[in-house]
Amino acid sequence: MNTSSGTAGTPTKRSWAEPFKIKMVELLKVTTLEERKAALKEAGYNTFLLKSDDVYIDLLTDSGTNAMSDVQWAGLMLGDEAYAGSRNYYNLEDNVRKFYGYKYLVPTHQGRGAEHIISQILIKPGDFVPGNMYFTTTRLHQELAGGSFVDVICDEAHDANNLNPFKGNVDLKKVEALIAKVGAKKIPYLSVAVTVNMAGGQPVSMENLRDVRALCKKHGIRVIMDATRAMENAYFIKIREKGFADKTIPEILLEMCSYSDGCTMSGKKDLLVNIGGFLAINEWEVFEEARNLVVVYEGLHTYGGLAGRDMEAMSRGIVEAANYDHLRARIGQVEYVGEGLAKADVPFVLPVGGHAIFLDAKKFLPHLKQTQFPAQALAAELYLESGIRAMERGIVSAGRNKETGDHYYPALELVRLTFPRRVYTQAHCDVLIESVIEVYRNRNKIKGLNMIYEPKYLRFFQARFEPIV
Ligand code: PM9
Repeated sequence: MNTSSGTAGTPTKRSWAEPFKIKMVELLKVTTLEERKAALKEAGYNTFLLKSDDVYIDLLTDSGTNAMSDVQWAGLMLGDEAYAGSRNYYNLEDNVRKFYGYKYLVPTHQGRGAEHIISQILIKPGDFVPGNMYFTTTRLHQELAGGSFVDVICDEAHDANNLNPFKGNVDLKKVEALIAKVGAKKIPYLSVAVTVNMAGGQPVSMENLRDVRALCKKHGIRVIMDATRAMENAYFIKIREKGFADKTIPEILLEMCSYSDGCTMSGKKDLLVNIGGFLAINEWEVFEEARNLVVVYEGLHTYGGLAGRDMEAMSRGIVEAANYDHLRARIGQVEYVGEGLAKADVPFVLPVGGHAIFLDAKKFLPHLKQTQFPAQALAAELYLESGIRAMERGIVSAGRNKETGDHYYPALELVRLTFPRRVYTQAHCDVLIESVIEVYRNRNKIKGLNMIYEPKYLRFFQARFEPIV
């Protein structure tokens, strides 16, 4: 909702709507409770293993699930599928330079392709990589390269109810302590994610990015940004940080990136496409090495595993993603659901983040122990209730400590209701709010789960469970 002045000088509450209209629709399937029970059992109580045909409203992720615009679809027809030197690569390079400000571009099939390459280039066995909260694929690539991830996010990020508007911020004291302990030579780079997915889509302030840069510069440590949701971070800086209200999103984004040496990017989020990513970097030597590796793992350095048409869609997506009205509607939708759930006292991470509502499963299901996988159980229950698919972001996602083999026990045990961009309407949001409230009313009946199959890597994707009876 927007507040503007009425003609008589009295403030009037004015509604605002999505800055697009719908040209094509995809029909949804409504299932019965019996069908959902069978589907969930077959999926091992893991929402990742459900067939999407059995899902009504799909809030598993905002990754690759966005609706492209007519301009992006038109761009597909301009795909230049030459093996080398596709014009769409150069279009993408132009927009990466213009909006993010980095010098060199290496396209990759998606974000983890870029994470793989930068980790292999910069990390040596025995190194430490500080970051503002782990992200599953990012940490795994750091570990596979021989490094150890060290969490340097501010303490507030681990508290679901702390109202700090920039809960993604790096705690500089934690970085200093790490430098004092292991020495700057053992820290190839600091990884700063904007926004922080696992903390609830929480942003990082410009002030913090500036300070992180200054500290790292002093010690000769690179800063690599995870720019996957940097546009959403820029929006939060504009509306929450003093001094930025009159700046445009592109101006804010350029300043954010200027405090880093490069970025990894999953274009499947901010950039409004279904596939694509890139690594962008300012140092020629790192770029040269990245060009060497990309041809081994992804494809030639001018396509990196993407079709020319995919690069064109992503390039056009950059322009649309940097539009203020788009970001306001996108984040406004998440806020709308937050307002609805708050009225019924449903516990979720505050402040509301950029891409999702994160239900607080510890508060929702206080009768369950963390080893009974409360967030996994809650995601399963929501699916049973209404066919809405969400994602566990708690102990299952956190995985195991590679030294001790024990589970990590994250302070945050969350269920993520993630909003694909430009896909669902306000009416879908109302159904979601009603469904979550219904599950909350019946929360005492929810039992935990046992894990009966655990894959070696990124277990949350394929693990299987059964209900505790
Ligand atoms: N994020 C998400 O649903 C995709 C699947 S979960 C592993 O949130 C960040 C901040 C991400 C991210 C993916 C990646 C990897 C890197 N950084 O999925 O490989 O949120 O394109 O990107 C998911 P790709």
